[in-house]
Amino acid sequence: MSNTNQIPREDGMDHSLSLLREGYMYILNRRRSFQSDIFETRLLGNKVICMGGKEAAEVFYDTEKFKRKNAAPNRAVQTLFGKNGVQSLDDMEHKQRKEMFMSIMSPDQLKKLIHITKEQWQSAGNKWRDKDEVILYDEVQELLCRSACQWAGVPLPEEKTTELSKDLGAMFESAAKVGPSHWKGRNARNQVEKWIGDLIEMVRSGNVQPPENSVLEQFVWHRNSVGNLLDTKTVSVEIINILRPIVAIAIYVNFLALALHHHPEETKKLKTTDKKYHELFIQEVRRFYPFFPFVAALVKKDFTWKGYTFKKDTLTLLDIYGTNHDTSIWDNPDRFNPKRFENRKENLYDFIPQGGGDYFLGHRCAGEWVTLEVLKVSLDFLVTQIKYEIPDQDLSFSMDSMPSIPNSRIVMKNIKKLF
Ligand code: HEM
Ligand code: MYR
Repeated sequence: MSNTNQIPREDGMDHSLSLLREGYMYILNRRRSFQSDIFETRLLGNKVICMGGKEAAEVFYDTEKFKRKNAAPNRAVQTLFGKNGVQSLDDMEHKQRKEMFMSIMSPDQLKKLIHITKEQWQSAGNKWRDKDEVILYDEVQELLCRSACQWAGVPLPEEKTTELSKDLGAMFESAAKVGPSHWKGRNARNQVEKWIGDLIEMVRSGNVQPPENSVLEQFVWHRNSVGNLLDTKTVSVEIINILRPIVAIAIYVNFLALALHHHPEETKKLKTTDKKYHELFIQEVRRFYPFFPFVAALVKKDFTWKGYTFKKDTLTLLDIYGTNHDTSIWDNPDRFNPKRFENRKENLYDFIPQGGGDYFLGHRCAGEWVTLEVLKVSLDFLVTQIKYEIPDQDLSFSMDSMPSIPNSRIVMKNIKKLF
């Protein structure tokens, strides 16, 4: 008996259009129709292996089997990631750079960020009282942009705040777009890289003194494995790798508000229960709503897994959304139910909204703790600090636009502070 299995293959020359059309559901639809957690397809002219589920995540995060250099599509590098950033590194170089990121995720640093973000919510809330209505997405992008810069030690002139939050937003909104919306992201990246680059040079020449222990200070003076400082452009890319995703948390905040609106019984419960239930609610928001669709890697060297042959350099996508909606992991995955996280055993590979595996050794999101803490502050503010109305509007969100954001960006009216 042979030990090799044939990976189910989607027939046809190219399926990039189906990927664009089906978005978050593209991989899951095929995993369901092939009844297989792995299949082969063709995207942008390349053979691609797609896979999802807990076991697929385990093999995908095995750094002996997959590498990241040259894996991400160029359109994502030019907008979302930037060149030579931590996302594209492997082995020692990755481990070293990742340590730089993880060193700023200490409990003390997180406490600082929580404090800053609370203050930013308070001052935004004070301004909202005088307005007829606010668009939550835009407001939160801006308040998180202020928090991110203050936390990172990046001086942000008041008159630049709106522009910078829109530019950082364009970087993650544009990666999977075509035409002008995509080019907006490329231009935004070029401008912000230049602006942060100038700041880095001023720090290096002694003309700007960054706050002690800030991200700016740590990254500017970080030395690589052979003792050299990183070049200005790389430091700029990595500082943006902190600022941009903090602004991207605005998307989760939109989904928090949407979940509160669609589940009034949950809102009631959140007002009266302890903070533990807040955490369950946040985890369910991160599992339930679409955000990061899939991550990409290349096969490092030929290997066999479950009898399937993986050939060196084959592009492989791990289904993030589909793994969080996998019926073999989750009961009724399409039901919003925070209680599913009660007494749930932690596992590094089955709940992967921000990637899986180990933070230090692999590519799991460096900012997952930051995301959780910022979401806790945000949920507490929405539930216990203000009262508001959600007028009629288009709250739907699309499964083919990546990232997906509620269409109306959530308009809130009659905002009153409770304290
Ligand atoms: C990587 C999602 C917020 C910093 C990632 C990955 C995903 C992800 C899916 C890739 C995992 C992989 O390649 O296997 C998200 C989502 C966020 C978020 C949905 C919500 C807004 C953050 C925040 C920060 C951050 C707030 C920093 C403060 C990073 C970095 C990486 C990363 C530096 C690269 C890690 C590496 O390559 O080793 N994130 N993230 N992210 N994220 Fe996040
Ligand atoms: C961040 O800014 O790093 C966090 C949020 C990014 C979300 C972007 C989701 C859509 C991009 C799809 C491209 C995937 C390329 C492998």
